[in-house]
Amino acid sequence: MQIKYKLIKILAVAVFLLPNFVTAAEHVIKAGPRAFEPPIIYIAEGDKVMFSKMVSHNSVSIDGMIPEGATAWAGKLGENINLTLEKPGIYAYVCVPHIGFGMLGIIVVGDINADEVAAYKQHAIDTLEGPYRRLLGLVNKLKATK
Ligand SMILES: [Cu+2]
Repeated sequence: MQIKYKLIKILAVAVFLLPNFVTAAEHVIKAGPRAFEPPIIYIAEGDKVMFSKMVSHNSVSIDGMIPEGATAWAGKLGENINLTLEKPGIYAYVCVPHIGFGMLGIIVVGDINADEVAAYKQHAIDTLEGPYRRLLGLVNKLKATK
């Protein structure tokens, strides 16, 4: 009986601590000939994003279209970069040589509500210029997650 009780106690503690041991999820964004696949992903804070098949492509965050205080990134041409995004919010990026084809993407980190989606959309309409306005096509597809 004593051992059984001890075992239950250990199990209870293990279940309580489990979330701390679960490693962050990994998400792969593949570069197709003229588009990122998938172009929009929804992930949790701290998850890892890996760009693959980036031959002749790059991934560069778009100024003003990532959360305030978040770290910008600029992958080199052909570089399969890995990102760990801790700060919640909406991140937009582009493949610079293929912006003319609309090769852009969005990563949503954490939960976003309808107001945040609307504010991001309005910010995109107000600030994006030239070929960067192609991002609006993706922004229009954004969905609130809470
Ligand atoms: Cu490209």
